[in-house]
Parts: sequence; C-alpha cells; structure tokens
Amino acid sequence: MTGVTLSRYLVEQQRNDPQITHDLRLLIENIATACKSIGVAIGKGAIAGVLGGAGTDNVQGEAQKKLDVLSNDLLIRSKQANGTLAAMASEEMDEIYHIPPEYPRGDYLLLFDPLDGSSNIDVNISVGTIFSVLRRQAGPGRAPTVDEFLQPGTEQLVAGYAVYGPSTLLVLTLGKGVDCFTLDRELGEFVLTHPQMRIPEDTKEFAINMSNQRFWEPAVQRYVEELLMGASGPREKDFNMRWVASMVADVHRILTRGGIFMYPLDSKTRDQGGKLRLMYEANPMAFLVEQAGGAATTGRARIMEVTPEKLHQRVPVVLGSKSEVERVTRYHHE
Ligand code: P6P
Repeated sequence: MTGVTLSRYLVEQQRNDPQITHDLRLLIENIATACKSIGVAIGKGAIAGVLGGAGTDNVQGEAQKKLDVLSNDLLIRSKQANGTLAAMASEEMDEIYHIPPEYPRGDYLLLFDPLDGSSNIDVNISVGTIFSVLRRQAGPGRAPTVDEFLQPGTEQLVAGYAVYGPSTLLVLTLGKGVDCFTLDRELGEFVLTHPQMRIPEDTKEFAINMSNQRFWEPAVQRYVEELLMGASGPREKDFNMRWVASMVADVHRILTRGGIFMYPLDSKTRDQGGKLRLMYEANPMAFLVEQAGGAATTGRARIMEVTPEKLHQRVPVVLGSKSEVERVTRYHHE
C-alpha cells in the first residue's frame, strides 16, 4: 500500500469500514489540506513575517504566536463550509466554535491544537498540529453544546497530527492501526510511506523536562533516578534522554523508534491538573500510541478513560513503550 495518496487510502478505508462515512472521509481530507497550508506558512517563516508574538493571550493565558492565530484561523475557515461538522474546539479559543447558520451542520465534532510547540517556532524547531474527531451526541436539529465535546478518549473516531519538520508528515489513526504519510511537495499530496507504525515494547530513551525534577512526585523521582543510574543501577542498562518541547516531535520519535514521554503531575501544575490538555493533546496522542501497541496513562489511570469535565482540562501524561509506561504507573500505585 505504500505510495498511495491519502485520498486513495481513504477510499480503501471507507470500502472496508462502513463507520468511515463520506463526510468523515471529506473531513480528514480537509484537515490534511489545512495542514498543508499551515506547513507552507511555517516554511516561509520570517520571509512571510509570520514569526513572533501576536500580542494576544489564549485561554490558557499563554502568549500567542502569529502562527498560532494563523493556524487556528486556517483550520476554522477551511472546515466551516464543508457540511461535516457541528462545531469545533481549539486550544486557542475559549468557547466552542459553532458552524455559521449559512453553512450545513454535520455529525462530527473537531478538536485541535492548531500549532503545538509554538514556543519553538521562532527558533526553527519542529512543531505540529494535533486533531481529534468525535461524533456529536445530539441530533442535527439541535445547536451543539460544549457538553457534547466532553466525551472520553475511547469515543474518538479519528486522531492524528501533522509534524512540520525536515519533512511534513501526517500521522493518522481511524482505529485500525497508525499510518504515516509524507507530503510530496511536488505533487502537493500526502503519500503513504510508513504503514502500520508499531512502538517497540522496550526502549532505552526517555523524554521529560528535567528542569522540573524537584517538583515531581516520588514515583517519577524514583523512576527517573533509576534510569539515570544506568547499567550500574536496578535497570541494568544505560538510557538516553531527548526533550524537544514539541509534544508532536517527541511523540513522533517514540512512534518511530520507541521511548517514553512524560509530562507528569508536579507541584507547579498540580492545581491545574497537569500541563498538557486532555481533549486535543493527551487524548489524540493516547489513541495513536495505543493503536501503535504502546500505552498512555496519567500515571495512575488510562488517559482515554478519563471522563472530561471541562473543555480545556489538563492531565498528567505518561505514554510510549508499553513496558516502561506500565512500570511508571506501577510505581504510582506502590
Ligand atoms: P515545557 C508545548 O508548549 C507543549 O504543550 C508540548 O508540546 C510540549 O511537550 C510541552 O508543552 C513542553 O513544555 O515545560 O518543556 O516547555
């Protein structure tokens, strides 16, 4: 199947799975097109004057980059008219975005982080777009409410990300494994290059922001200390560390060669429930990681079984190679 375009791939998927409706196929193609446009804007960087701050803050109280706002607007504008969505939610918007009355309303809900890792954009490090698709709970007649978005991660129909790095990649799951597409810039098409990605069960690589070490809970302190002791410690092997500070880049490395990613609860983020957002960062990444044979927990419970209470809710995240995630989770319970 490698070499097929995303469009051809989706036709095949739809043929084999009735749950993949024409609208869902159209929505995915639409998301891919928006990611291509975001990638073009990012690629122009300073030349297009799209770097730097936008002078505004988002719902998280974080300063927005121009590309945060541009990417968000791109995703909104490109989706609202295609008749597949009832509403959208974004890290960059306080409230859900209703499809304007002049456009038909569809059955799906789209959630996204339009530009994850945007603090890296001005220093030319890989960033990404993360997205998640849910089916709306109420009938088409009723205007969607934020409560319809508050579904556990197990309800996701589609999850994926685009990573804007040396290549622009689109990594996608429809619930039947994880497939990776590379953007052929001459064709302007995403082409299947890494079908059915699998995370190795074991690893020698961990990803965490070590500068938070003094704030971690005992379980994470213990786990990381054992990794740092290397071959002479209880793990009896040396480990390597990576931290890109773009979740999409770290997760893509783990999907490709294994590893464990941790943004655990710490005394700094405890009051907020963690750093990363459940609905449009943790849940889509957890879906992808589990579909690739890995595991994803909050340190205590499976991320995809967390019942959301707020749209911009945060959770601790421990995901990647199954044996390592299980060890960290076990330490939390001991
Ligand atoms: P820190 C980016 O802002 C992000 O949400 C994730 O993409 C990334 O993994 C994390 O925050 C980086 O956090 O504290 O290391 O800057």
